Amino acid sequence: MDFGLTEEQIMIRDLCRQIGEEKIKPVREHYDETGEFPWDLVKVFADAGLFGINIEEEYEGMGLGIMDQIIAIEELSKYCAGIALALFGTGLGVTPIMLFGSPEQKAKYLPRVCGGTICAFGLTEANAGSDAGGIQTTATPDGDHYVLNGTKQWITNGGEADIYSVIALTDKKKGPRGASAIIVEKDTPGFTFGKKENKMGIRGSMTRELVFQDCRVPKENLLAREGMGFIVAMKTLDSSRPGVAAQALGIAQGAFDEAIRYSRQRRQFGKAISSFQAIQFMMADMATKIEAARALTYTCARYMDSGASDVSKLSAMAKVYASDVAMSVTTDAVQILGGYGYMKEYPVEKMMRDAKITQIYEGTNQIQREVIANKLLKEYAKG
Ligand code: COS
Repeated sequence: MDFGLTEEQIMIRDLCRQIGEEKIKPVREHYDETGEFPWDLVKVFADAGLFGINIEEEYEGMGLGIMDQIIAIEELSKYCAGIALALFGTGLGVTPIMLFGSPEQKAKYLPRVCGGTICAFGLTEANAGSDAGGIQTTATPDGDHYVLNGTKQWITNGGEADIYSVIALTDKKKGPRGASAIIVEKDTPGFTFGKKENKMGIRGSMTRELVFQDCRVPKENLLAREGMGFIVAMKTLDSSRPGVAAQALGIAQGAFDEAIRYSRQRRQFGKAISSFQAIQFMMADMATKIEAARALTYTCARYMDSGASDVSKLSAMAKVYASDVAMSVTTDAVQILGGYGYMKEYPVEKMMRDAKITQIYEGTNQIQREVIANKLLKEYAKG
């Protein structure tokens, strides 16, 4: 379907397709097996300028929109969502700086990100997942510093990133309203990393704990104002959830392409299995779901690029729908490939494992539905 992409968007898509075919496809199995961080691909993404797609030109980015970023994430995730996460996880980590950074903070950090410096976002803790307001990590004010103590869990790009946007309590008594967003750089004394997680999918990405023990960070690293950390986190997630939708969309499209290709070659009962109605109906449903997810994701991205601020509902809708589609399409792709689909020599097995996380991270799909329902009820209460 023609979504009226601009020339620039078509160029980004084609560039990412070329990177996917030439650079990601040959190595995705290796990264899936080893769980190593794909530094060679980070260099490829950086050389192609992909880290700066939606960073303003004055900070050495391309100055393009969310839609352009979505196109890149979707296309790269078709090949390997785990490897693409080095880029997309950086997008999540840098979003608080883009949305809430002072001109000085932006000038200090954004050009580095455009050059390929990895970022991460530190919100989740062992006891604060869906209940993001339940964080316990503290950032106690002490003269012109904050002293951080606590542990963040399951942080994408943890240990590999140089720049972290961390949400911590500057005023414990106030709970979420006492949370603040603070930039922490990797080599800060008192900042170390916990174990590398051994994950089901997206194994080409790194997930680690961030451990803060009397870690002193200058107050100039505060984003927005003290007490605004929860809002920074929510706005960051509103802005990044369409990225999860795009990732899910890419995984679904990648699995669908494999399933079609296989069904045209695989012969049973003397015919290609694509000629059987049982397979054709599965394909029709898979393609319909993918197009619907794409339409919703692109609509959301364009709405955000229009400057709209009330994006929570649409962003949650895109994330929840596209990730549910990714799970169902990859499961059906495995089914179409049958016994081969279950084997690691075909990529759909990996895609099915990769799809699962899109229903869980950046807010479980249950939380997305809660966000959508809350917004709907508020809208209808207004009359
Ligand atoms: N934008 C701006 N402000 C927001 C907001 C948003 N999207 N969502 C909530 N807020 C504000 C509310 O207006 C409220 O402000 P006041 O204190 O001034 O009234 C405050 O934040 C608290 O909001 P709320 O009462 O709705 O918070 P809850 O604790 O009930 O939690 C959910 C809200 C569940 C939506 C939130 O905790 C959430 O998104 N959880 C999932 C977190 C997540 O995605 N984790 C994944 C890991 S991060 S990679």
